[in-house]
Amino acid sequence: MAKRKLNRRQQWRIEKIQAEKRDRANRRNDQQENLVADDLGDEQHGFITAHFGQQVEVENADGPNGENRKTRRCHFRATLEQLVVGDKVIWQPPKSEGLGVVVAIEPRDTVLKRPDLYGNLKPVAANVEQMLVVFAPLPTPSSALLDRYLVAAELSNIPATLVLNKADLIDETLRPFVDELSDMYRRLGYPVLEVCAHQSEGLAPLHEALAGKTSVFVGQSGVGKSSLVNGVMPEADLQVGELSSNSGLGQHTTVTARLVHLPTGGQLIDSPGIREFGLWHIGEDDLLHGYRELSELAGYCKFRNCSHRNEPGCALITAAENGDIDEERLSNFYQIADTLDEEGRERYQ
Ligand SMILES: Nc1nc2c(ncn2[C@@H]2O[C@H](COP(=O)(O)OP(=O)(O)OP(=O)(O)O)[C@@H](O)[C@H]2O)c(=O)[nH]1
Ligand SMILES: [Mg+2]
Ligand SMILES: [Zn+2]
Repeated sequence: MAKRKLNRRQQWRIEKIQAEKRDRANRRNDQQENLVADDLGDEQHGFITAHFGQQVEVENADGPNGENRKTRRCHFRATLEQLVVGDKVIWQPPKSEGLGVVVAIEPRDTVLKRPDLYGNLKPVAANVEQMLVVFAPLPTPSSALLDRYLVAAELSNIPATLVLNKADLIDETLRPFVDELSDMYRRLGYPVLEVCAHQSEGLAPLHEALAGKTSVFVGQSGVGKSSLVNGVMPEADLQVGELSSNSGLGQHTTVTARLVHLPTGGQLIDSPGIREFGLWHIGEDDLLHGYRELSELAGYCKFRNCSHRNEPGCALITAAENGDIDEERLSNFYQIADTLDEEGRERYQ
């Protein structure tokens, strides 16, 4: 009895302390907002070029040639949904030194999202018109990893192009393997560009693909996304990192997405490499839609509720057996489908 009383009293004290803390924080916020309001200029259009925890970098909307382009670090109103690189916003610049404030987000045309390690869906980039999925002979590419990005692109309605970087490393031994991989995606209608970030002469197809559009580079750590940004735009001067000598994998050099303007009129977003683009948040039907050739066939299965695993008359299995589609893609589909549940998430972590 005595023990419970004590607990209640403790509980009450804890709640009281927490309420006091909340009050103090609210008062501080009010003070800050009042202080900030006097120091801020008029509301104007801008867009997010980088995100750093509690602050973002905002660039003013500028004239046609970008001559008045300036960026400012800003706070953002706590009520806003999560801001992301590429977001168009309304913001107030500071009148003198200091931080501005983002006060509103404009509706997004597209948003690329992926779940974080805790399964929460997080935006990666907004208003992107094109996804460039970068891969390289090193770290060793896998179609299962590439497929994940392509599925995300299909489901977000963002056209995807594959970029095979580090062409200088493709020797006679590697050539058949990378050609086979590239051809598989070309057959599906995805353009595949072969480039070398360190050889500016060979970058013309990439310049062409990027011109006048907002694009995002995605792909495994170490494939050379930041190197490619530097290749097409040396002024960007982004940090690049060696592959680990132990694992041969990238070392997650880029930690935050960043947008740069291209001389050809487009915008390019570099994003941090990830081990694997998680897709646990989607259902198997969505996954199927992310596989363009499988999705086209699914209506022709004998049974309407075909699971495409072992039913007779499954159009997907038949097509794979006849060589009309790549078996590798179908087996990747099964493999990813197995990770779409809670269990998959646990295995991933
Ligand atoms: N040989 C060769 N090496 C390259 C090429 N492009 C990039 N690299 C090297 O690959 C390594 C990784 O390059 P990054 O540009 O940091 O790779 P990233 O994809 O941005 O990696 P994260 O930021 O970790 O996601 C660096 O050592 C680069 O010098 C290329 O075309 N050829
Ligand atoms: Mg990088
Ligand atoms: Zn089927």
